Amino acid sequence: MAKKREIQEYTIDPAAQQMIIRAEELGIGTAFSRADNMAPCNIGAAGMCCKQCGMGPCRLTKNGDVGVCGATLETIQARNLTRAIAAGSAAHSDHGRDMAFILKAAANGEAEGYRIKDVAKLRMVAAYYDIKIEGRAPEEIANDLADLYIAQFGQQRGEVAPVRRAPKKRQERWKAHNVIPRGVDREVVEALHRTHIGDDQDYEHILDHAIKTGLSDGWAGSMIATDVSDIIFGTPAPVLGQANLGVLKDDMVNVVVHGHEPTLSEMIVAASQDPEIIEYAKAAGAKGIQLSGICCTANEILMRQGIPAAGNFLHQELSIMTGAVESMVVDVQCIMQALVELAKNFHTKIITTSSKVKIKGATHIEFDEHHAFSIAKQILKESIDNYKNRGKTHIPQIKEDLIPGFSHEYINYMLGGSYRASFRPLNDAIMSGRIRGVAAIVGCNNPRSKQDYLHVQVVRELLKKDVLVVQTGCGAIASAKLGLLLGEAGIDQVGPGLREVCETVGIPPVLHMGSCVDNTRILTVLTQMVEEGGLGDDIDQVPAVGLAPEWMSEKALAIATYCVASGAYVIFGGQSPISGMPDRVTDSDHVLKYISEGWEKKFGGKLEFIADPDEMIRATLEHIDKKRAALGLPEWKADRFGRSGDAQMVELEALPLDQRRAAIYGVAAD
Ligand code: CUV
Ligand code: SF4
Repeated sequence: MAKKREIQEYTIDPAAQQMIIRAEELGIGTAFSRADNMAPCNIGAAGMCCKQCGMGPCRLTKNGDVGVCGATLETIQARNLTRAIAAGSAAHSDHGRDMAFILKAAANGEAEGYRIKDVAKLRMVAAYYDIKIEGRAPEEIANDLADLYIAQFGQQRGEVAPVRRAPKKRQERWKAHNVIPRGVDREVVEALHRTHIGDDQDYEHILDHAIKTGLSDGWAGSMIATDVSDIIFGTPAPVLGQANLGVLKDDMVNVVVHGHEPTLSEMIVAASQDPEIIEYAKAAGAKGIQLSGICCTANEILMRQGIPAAGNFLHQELSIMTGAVESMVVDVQCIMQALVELAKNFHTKIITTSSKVKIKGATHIEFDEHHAFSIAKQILKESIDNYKNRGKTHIPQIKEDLIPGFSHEYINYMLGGSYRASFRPLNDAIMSGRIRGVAAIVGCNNPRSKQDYLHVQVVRELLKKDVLVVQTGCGAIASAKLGLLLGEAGIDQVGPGLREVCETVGIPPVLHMGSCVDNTRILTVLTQMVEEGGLGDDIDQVPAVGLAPEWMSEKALAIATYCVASGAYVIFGGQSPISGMPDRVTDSDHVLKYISEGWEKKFGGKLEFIADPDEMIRATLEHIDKKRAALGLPEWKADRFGRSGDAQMVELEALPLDQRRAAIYGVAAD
């Protein structure tokens, strides 16, 4: 039976609440109501169903059950999980591949509108691979780097090149367990092969290949995507941005870009500033064009151009519900098919642009990097033409400011300044206990849990305990919408030690590091922290935890896997896809145990599914403290720090004038 939730149970975001109420008034379904109506299958949800062949599907519901082929629950769960990780790795990496091809085209002057924007980053990245830099034009270097990067995908033997950027100890550990990816495509294909009927049927052996597949994402596919995006569009640095549905404008043509790639959206940004297009919009009676983004396409242009984010994953339908969106331009990943039916209730055009993604009923304008600027202009013109069809609008007047753009390069710079950029101050702050540890809180929204609630709850509580938070993806947008990505906002709710550091360096306590592929920036930060010294000689010794409280995508599982393989403790919220049934805990324990204790023995990192936010927070802090102790660092104490200037000012201001004088000048009050 469908169970409808109260509005507060759907989301904590007031803008989203307004739009869900509007959907109910109009009798239009959204992911929120569909989640109520679609009861999940208990057997599938727990990973106890196998449909890998035509003798099945086999559902293992009783102790000792095996499939028609004899496959055990452990095998089935390991195969299901590994296939999900392979799909997630494929998605990220295919994006990385396309970026590498764009780099190649840009280097050879074949990509209209693209150029090598960040030469410093190009040289830095090329140097990792001993590509000759001196005396060469950026295009020549970029051409070599593009060739090297394109080759990572189809490489058959050896090691993918970016793994050499990991700490030495880490590389040795990977080598010892034979999990260094040979080539991205090869590992994904082998994951599919090994999980086919009648292949690999030792669950530990299957899951170790999931590690190798995940590594091909984190230390190749996604890392390549981030590198090339920075080289072509610029390495992010802090900018002022805004987030939530209130960024849509009543008197402008609203174009929402949604999906994951920066290639077309960056071009749409450029085209929207073209005088011809602005004139065209004005002729249509609009004041201009308001661009905004959803999901990681939003993050990409938010942190490089300050283009506002209309919201995260669950805002894709809600933005259309405003009636103010002329077009939603989508590329790849996390795009709901429901958009097309939903848009029929309004005037919004859904425009698909990727050769890989078409949706029945949508308008398809295929993107081609050789004519990107012209295509972007065409898309904008069609959107402007649609402005006259707009009916009544309903834009929630809710938005928040934020400062995104904390690339690892910028974090490095801001800590030390341009002459002595380094991670030393961060390491020192952790070693002294001002910062207790670091938490990366990332990943999606999921309509089965209250939108943004888990993200924000975990962020807030960890900040109070002096944990520095870095975010990407939809998690970052969740915090942005609630005003947590600004220095001033919420600094008084941050633990005293962390607050001192934030005030001294001038950073917000939550750092927005970008899109989902930019989780590789976190790998780079962790590596540089290790190399800086004082926090051990490998990533698994750093007091750091990764969390994805509201995950839903296979890509999230791929990220989890490469973080575990890199040495991190990773906590996922919500439903565990391998939980088994309560009466089967002894059996399903094997896989759950293996990805936790088993992987920890081998790789120093572990993956656990914890639904309760309080327990998530407790486990995070416990892990951080355990790592601190192992490094011989002082135990974290709540009241050891916090006598920084700003904190004292607040106290002083509360005193009557004479006492304040006395406190400042040390003279007795008269
Ligand atoms: Ni990947 S984080 S819903 S968009 S994968 Fe999509 Fe970035 Fe999750 Fe959000
Ligand atoms: Fe059933 Fe085995 Fe086929 Fe899976 S592979 S569906 S368990 S027979």
